[in-house]
Amino acid sequence: MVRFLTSGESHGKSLATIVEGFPSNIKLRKDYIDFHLKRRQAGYGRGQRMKIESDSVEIISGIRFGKSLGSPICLLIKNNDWENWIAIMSSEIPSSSFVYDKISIPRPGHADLVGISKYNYDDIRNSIERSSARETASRVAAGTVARKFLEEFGITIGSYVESISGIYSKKNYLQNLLMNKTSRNFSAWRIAESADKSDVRVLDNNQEERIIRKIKYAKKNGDTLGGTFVTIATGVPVGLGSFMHYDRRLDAAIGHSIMSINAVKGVEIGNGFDAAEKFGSQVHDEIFIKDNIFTRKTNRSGGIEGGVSTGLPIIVRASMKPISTLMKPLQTIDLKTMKKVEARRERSDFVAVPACAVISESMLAWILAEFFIEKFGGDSIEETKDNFSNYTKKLQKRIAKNFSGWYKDF
Ligand code: EPS
Repeated sequence: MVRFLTSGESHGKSLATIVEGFPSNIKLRKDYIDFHLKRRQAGYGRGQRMKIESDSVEIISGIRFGKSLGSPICLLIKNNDWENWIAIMSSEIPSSSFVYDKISIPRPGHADLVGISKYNYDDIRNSIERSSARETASRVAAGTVARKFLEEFGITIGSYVESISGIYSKKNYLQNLLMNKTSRNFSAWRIAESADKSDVRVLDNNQEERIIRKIKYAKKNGDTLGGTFVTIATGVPVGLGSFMHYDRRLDAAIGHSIMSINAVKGVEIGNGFDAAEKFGSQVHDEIFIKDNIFTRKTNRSGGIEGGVSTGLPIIVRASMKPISTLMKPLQTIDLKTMKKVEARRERSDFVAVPACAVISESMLAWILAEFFIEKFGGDSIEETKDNFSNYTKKLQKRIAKNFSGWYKDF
């Protein structure tokens, strides 16, 4: 079973991640994980915390001489900010002289109120700590192990920000992807590299300028912004996922994993919601044969049909709501007085859509690796590779054999 667990509070000592179920002999280096952690920290509109942190992993176990051992991989990410929170976040019972104001004013849209309601906390600080998007650094660490594994099979993952606060590019990149208008050697990682050149991870300079102007405006007004982003995987083989049970559908698992990212409110695969307004003939992808391989003229399905990967790029679009900590706060209730008050102001990001897209790459990598290992198995990467090449080499032949009518011409 492939799984990962994360542990750690936003202002605690560190974040711990345990990744389990990957085969041995995957080449994995600290630098590679740190590179992706750094990508998550970037983006115009982040708050002061990202100036304090410089995320990097300490590999505790599971890797020896640059290769996975097949044992659980434990990765630690230090919170530099912890130095400023040692007393407040202590695991020990505080001394009687310790003075600390518990937080009693919940922010609308945050986990503050549901957290204290559900866990019977007497301090909103307890809700804030674990619900914070700080935990997503751990997800990127785990997702990067998955990404490295997938790269051994030519699968790459990338993302770009499609819009922030409704500001889109005039060029419709998503449409190009859905119409399968990409070059033959198109790789999702190349898209990520282009996006990483932009401060807001968009693919269009003009759009970037307009977005930065809007972020400055929001900042000045004590407000926050959300946006949409597209995550892509290329090189995915036919046959990941299944229609045999609801929880084995690849699209369902992707939906779940992307939706689990803090502040994500909507996920689409392929042409998603847009398909509901079209004729069937405008939605489905015609099948044809190219270089002796089945493919589709378009990729409006986003690379998944019947819960199973088609071999075309996986295309996921998602929306992130604006961050709920506002410097111009909304109205709420102070739980101490039960009176109307303004919500608490606290350090936060103004925009985190670029980071969210990077996290989404990790979540997509994770799900694909999970389904890949489920299908191809293997205790070592060499064994997984043998199983994979046996399947892919014989796939087309098996189809031909089963449908003898056109077998000879094929
Ligand atoms: C984050 C760390 C947090 C926030 C942000 C993401 O740091 P702090 O709360 O100390 O400022 O910058 O989290 C949120 C916006 C949130 O609502 O939880 C990070 O490492 O990405």
